[in-house]
Amino acid sequence: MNSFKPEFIEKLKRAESIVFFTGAGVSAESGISTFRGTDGIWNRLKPEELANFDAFMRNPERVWEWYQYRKQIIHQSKPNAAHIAIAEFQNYFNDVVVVTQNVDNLHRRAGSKVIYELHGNIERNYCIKCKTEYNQPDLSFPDKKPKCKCGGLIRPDIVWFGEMLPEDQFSASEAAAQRCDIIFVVGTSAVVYPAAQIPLLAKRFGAYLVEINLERTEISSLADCSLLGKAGEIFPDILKEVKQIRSTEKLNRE
Ligand code: BV8
Ligand code: ZN
Repeated sequence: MNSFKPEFIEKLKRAESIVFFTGAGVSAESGISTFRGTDGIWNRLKPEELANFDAFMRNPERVWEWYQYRKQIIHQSKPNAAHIAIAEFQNYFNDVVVVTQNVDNLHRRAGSKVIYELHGNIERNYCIKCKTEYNQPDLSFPDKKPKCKCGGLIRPDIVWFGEMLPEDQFSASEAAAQRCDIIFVVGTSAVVYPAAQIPLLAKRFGAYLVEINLERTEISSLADCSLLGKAGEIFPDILKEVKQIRSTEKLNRE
């Protein structure tokens, strides 16, 4: 059982608005590789080879196959204790927002309701030419080329390097960051921009920044509270503290 410093417990007592800013590390205990850790995807593949538009136009079959392979892994995995505890926060606070860089849909599957996806979602695809959506799970193409009926290429609805983030998701995330009392920065190396601006914005607007990671990161120097360890082990303990606070409040009211 993790113990937390009194200042953090005090913040939990007073907080109304919570943001969870998550990266690949929150899904690691679901068996999904991170990008830059020891088993990181980018150690084996270079992002420029696969996660960008030119790479896709050069070899759509290869990039498409890579995403179908990752989607298969995601379908075989399930939300872990961190996703589930994060979703449960909704029962104890009125304003809970998940801002995720992940494309794996696990926060939604865990029951989180307000989720902003800064880098898209692997379950969604669309035609580059006519924008028709192709979100059915088992898409297959005879010659492996992801082709729309209009002849255009179908691509994953994922933000690649060099591409803009979805404006509506990003501005809603900025608004949540500006109003939150606590921002949990979970399982992210915080090196990818502009997503990594969100925790900085929250901090600038007075939020208490709690970092949960296996190691120190680019954002650790800004953290008010750094919890080193696995998100799937730390979050259930934070949730226990929240439940304790709420039951004491209830007793005091009676
Ligand atoms: C844009 C989709 C311009 C693909 C992704 C130089 C300086 C600054 C910026 C740049 C630069 N050169 C280029 C840029 C811009 C670039 C960028 O930021 N590059 C970085 C790498 C330097 N950004 C972009 O290109 C963005 N677009 O800038 O457009 C523009 C502007 C205007 C108009 C037109 C264009 C687009 C960025 C989005 C790229 N897409 N993914 C795919 O998924 O296939 S990025 C990729 O990184 C993923 O989305 C991922 O979510 C994201 C961040 O990675 P993390 O989630 O943090 O994962 P990582 O593995 O790094 O870290 C995991 C952490 O978890 C570790 O710290 C580990 O310790 C921890 N952990 C592990 N296990 C656990 C754990 N923690 C807790 N518990 C555990 N169990
Ligand atoms: Zn089309």
